[in-house]
Amino acid sequence: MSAELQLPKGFLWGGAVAAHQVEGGWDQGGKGVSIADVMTGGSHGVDRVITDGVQPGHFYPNHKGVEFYSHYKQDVALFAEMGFKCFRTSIAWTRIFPNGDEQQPNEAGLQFYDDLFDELLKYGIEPVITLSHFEMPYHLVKEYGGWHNRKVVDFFVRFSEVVLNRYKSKVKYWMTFNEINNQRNWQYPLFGYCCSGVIFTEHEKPEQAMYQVMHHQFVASAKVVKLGHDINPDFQIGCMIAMVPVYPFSCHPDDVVLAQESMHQRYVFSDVQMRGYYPAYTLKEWARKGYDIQMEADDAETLRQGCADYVGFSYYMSNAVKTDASGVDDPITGFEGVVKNPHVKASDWGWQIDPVGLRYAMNELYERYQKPLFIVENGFGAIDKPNASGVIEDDYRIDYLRAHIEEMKKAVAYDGVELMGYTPWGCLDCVSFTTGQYDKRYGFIHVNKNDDGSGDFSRGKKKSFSWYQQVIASNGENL
Ligand code: P53
Repeated sequence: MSAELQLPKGFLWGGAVAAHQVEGGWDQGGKGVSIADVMTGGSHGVDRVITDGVQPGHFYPNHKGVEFYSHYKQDVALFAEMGFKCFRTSIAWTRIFPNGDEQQPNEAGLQFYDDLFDELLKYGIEPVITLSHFEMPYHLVKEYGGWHNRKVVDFFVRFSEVVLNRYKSKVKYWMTFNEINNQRNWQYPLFGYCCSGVIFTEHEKPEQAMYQVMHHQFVASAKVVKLGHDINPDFQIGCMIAMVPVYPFSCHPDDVVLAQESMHQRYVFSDVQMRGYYPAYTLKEWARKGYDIQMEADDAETLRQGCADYVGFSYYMSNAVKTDASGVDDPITGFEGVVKNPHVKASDWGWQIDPVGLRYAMNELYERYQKPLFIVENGFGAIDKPNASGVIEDDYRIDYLRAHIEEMKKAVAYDGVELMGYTPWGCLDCVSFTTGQYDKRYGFIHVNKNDDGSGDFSRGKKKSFSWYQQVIASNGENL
């Protein structure tokens, strides 16, 4: 590899998961019921069902996750063996405030994360912590209507203040809301539900309800950023979006503008969190559609004072749109006019594989905000089958990650993008978010638990484990 393609020293190599997808122990240590605890298992093409509370007779995969709650020491030792410099996970709000509206936090929950962070720091691994990753207290959904209710802003700020204070000397890197722009797809219940505990199609004006929720989360995020900087000026607090670049299907100007409009619908989420004010295209859209978004007098000032420090983002795929394909509705983005891109392949779940799109995405984001980026998710969900000697030879995963790392390096070394780190998703096999499957795997570390119910949660190393170990050891030179 040529010297000019080197990544900076101190680059944060690591891996990412979320509390609800790995921890399990859903009713341990005083934890309350979260929205992830009322989502059943599905599969590709079979939607997860959101039930009215935890009901008998259903399978809820997040209740056990992959038992990280009881296995974390073993898992952290494996991360250390791979050479991780950082580890991204989230704090389950329901471990700290089981219902969300209590005055006092639950000490057993706080202690769990103290222990986890101490274990990471013992090996020199920096925790990278998401405050809200698809797991708000179910009680806040039932009693308050989720993030559509302004009161939830205060509950979230209280929760955040407690954990920012408690872990101020252990955690430096934070993010507020995971993939806050997924709820852009308000047509599909799962996406609104995970981001904000709201099923938008149950509202009279679903899109307006989505924008109301978005505003509440912007205010909450800005308050938390400001509070965090007061608690510890060294904190780096990012926003987090799902970056799915939308390409024009052709160079027809109408396709180009359609792609641009589609991107606006997703960019508003990072625009406000990074810049501190609403973009003109959103204000015009509200006026055109007659949307009335409730705001308080000092919200504008709050947003201005709470700009995030960096752009955290996930990158799995790109998309393409075409004007005369109307009626086509993409399950991930919810956009009209989405068509297959004939120039790229797709995973078994239809996610289009596009490494070059990562370089493109990094340039787009960096030029837009001129702030450091952090790739906090990227990866390849696949069904892994052990070979005759029981080893999982996941060359398809290695190929995917290698191709993306190559493009990431070009964005840094040729284009000058400032990049803090790279944490592939699901470094430890975990419960899939969209389908609730165990069999859709991302890990370097295999977890023996399967959709047919078999498995004892034991851990094993896949071929990609030693590959990634060598990638980190060479700071991305040996791919
Ligand atoms: P699973 C859409 C587009 C890009 C990333 O997903 C997405 C989604 C779905 O929200 O989600 C992220 O497990 C999310 C993780 C999730 C991961 O992608 O369905 O932040 O919680 O597990 C992978 O294959």
